[in-house]
Amino acid sequence: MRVQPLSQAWHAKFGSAAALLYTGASRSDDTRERAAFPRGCRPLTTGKACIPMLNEQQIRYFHSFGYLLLEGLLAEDVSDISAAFDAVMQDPDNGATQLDYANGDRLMVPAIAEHHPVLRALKSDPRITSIPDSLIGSQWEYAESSGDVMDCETTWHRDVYHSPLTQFHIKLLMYLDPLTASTGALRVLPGTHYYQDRYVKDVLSGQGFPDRMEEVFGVAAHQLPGVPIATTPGDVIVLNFRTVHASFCGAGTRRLLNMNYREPASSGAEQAN
Ligand SMILES: O=C(O)CCC(=O)C(=O)O
Repeated sequence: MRVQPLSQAWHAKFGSAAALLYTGASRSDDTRERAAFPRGCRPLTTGKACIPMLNEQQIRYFHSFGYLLLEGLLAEDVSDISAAFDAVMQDPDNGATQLDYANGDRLMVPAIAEHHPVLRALKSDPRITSIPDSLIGSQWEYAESSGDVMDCETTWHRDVYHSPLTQFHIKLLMYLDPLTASTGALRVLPGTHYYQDRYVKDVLSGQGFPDRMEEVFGVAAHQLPGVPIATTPGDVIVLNFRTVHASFCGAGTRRLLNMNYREPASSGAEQAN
């Protein structure tokens, strides 16, 4: 089922957004569950098969370019995930926040996974947890989820909220509608997760508003040399939190389920800016 574009009634109901807020990391039963399985291979929920962790090339790709596409990872369950997502987004008690962007609207439900058993189960689903296992290591922390229904573009930015730059943090993006470069697929500027690099500082000098990019670089924001990641529902994009990303040319509403993982906080971490 496809969620209808955000209506005036929804706008009236949820009002203007305050801010994007995550509730922060919450240790959970996930930690205990992980400890029960050997590193590198963990059983499916049926207990019969084994899901390998990311392979060497995938890990190198992610660390080199700051993102990775896992095609079809959740394909077999995507209709259930999509139905659960829609049920939460349409629930009047979902705690949603309405964000009014210059070019459209975004309805966000923080911690969406806690609102539905199908989404909650993803938190300990081996297909999902093998990703932070591979990229962060067994000590990862779950750092919350969110659900978005977007009728807007998001211009180039890196993610920093509630996350010091020095803390390695990954985001799993699951788009529940098919997306291509011309219909709003996520775009990334590969390598921008090396946030201390001069290249990134130059790129970020135009961050924030599409007009600013044009002012700084002389071309429209969507013409910057980003890589569009076309996705089919069931695919999972793994993003380093610092990788600069955006979405342009959206053709109607797109639905996004996010889940975040990070390394445990270390003392004296550099604060994000
Ligand atoms: O517009 C999009 O699809 C990307 C959303 C995004 O940038 C974010 O959640 O940080």
